[in-house]
Amino acid sequence: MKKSIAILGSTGSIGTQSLEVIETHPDKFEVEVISAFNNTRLLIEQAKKYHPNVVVIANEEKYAEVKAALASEPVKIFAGEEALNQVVQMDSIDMVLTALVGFSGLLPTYHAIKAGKDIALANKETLVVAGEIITKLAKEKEVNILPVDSEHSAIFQCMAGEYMNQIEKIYLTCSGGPFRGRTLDEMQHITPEDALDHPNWEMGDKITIDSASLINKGFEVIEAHWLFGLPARDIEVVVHPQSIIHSIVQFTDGAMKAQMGLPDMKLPIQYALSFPERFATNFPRFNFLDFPTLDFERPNTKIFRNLALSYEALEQGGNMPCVLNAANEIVVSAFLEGQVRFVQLPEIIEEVMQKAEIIQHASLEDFVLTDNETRKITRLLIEKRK
Ligand code: MN3
Repeated sequence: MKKSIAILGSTGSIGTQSLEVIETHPDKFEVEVISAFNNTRLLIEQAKKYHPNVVVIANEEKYAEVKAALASEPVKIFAGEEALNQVVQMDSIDMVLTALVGFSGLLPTYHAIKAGKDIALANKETLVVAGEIITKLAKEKEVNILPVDSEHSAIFQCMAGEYMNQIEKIYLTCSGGPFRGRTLDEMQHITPEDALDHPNWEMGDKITIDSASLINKGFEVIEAHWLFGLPARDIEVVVHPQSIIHSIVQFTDGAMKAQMGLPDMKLPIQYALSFPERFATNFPRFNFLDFPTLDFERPNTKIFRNLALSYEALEQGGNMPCVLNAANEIVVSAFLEGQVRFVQLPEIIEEVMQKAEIIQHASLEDFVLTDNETRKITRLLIEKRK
């Protein structure tokens, strides 16, 4: 029996690597659905190569182009973001891999869980925004949420066989990004090009900026909170510039388990797809002699304020992490367009959080409204600063 996979966001960094993983195990997996927002060129190429039964182009204006290019292929083509919410429910899908960017991942993931599909979660924003609703629904539907994020995959791997044992603490490792060790003065003139140059990981633009500003790590704290049920105080971030230890679990007897390896997203992607099995790979292996020292330091939350703001949002709860996420999505694109400076990212996010109306026990509709409203407020604040 092959596992039939829907890949949402198949043209992004995680999406393309997932297809490569699937391609190396044709006896184990098949691609049922692929989707992209805008990248029609690659989506069409993938459709011809991997022969999914369904292709979704989220940007409706590009439907005709995709339809024409795939006219001779036996494939169904749908357009629009709403189509994703429908397609994920198809009987022929066993697992949905969510590699969409940002808030857009929430509703398709929700609908997939509701339809009883296991989730390989690469869209951490889904749990940042609506962790409580999503994890509750997954429990109710007996759906597994398998983390693709390398740190959470590491924790998940460390927990195998430990389900009865209590975790005392989680250490989320963090490379520190390209600006580790800089002073605020030295960060004044960072360009998008500087920030897009991550030392260890090849990723999409949005997550690369998120990693440089450390909000990505803040999101991962929130993600870990929901995935593993630990309070924020028991989730500690430790900077580890080599990115060899992908995270650490500490149990109540003081024992620590770490998952290690060269930084390569294909491993956590494959583990999410193959769990509970491990499939053989030819990925490059770690060599101790190449890394005679592994370093660790405390993150500087005075300079990388976004990490502190993330803990604060988690502490406040309700729709506050949703506010944090929406404000971040807007400031990141404004930064990439040269409208705000790198050091202003946390300033603006913090101002938006202070202005936000907090809703405890927010519903899915509340999150959609909060997301919309926050985007507007953030854009206004950016305009005012010009
Ligand atoms: Mn990560």
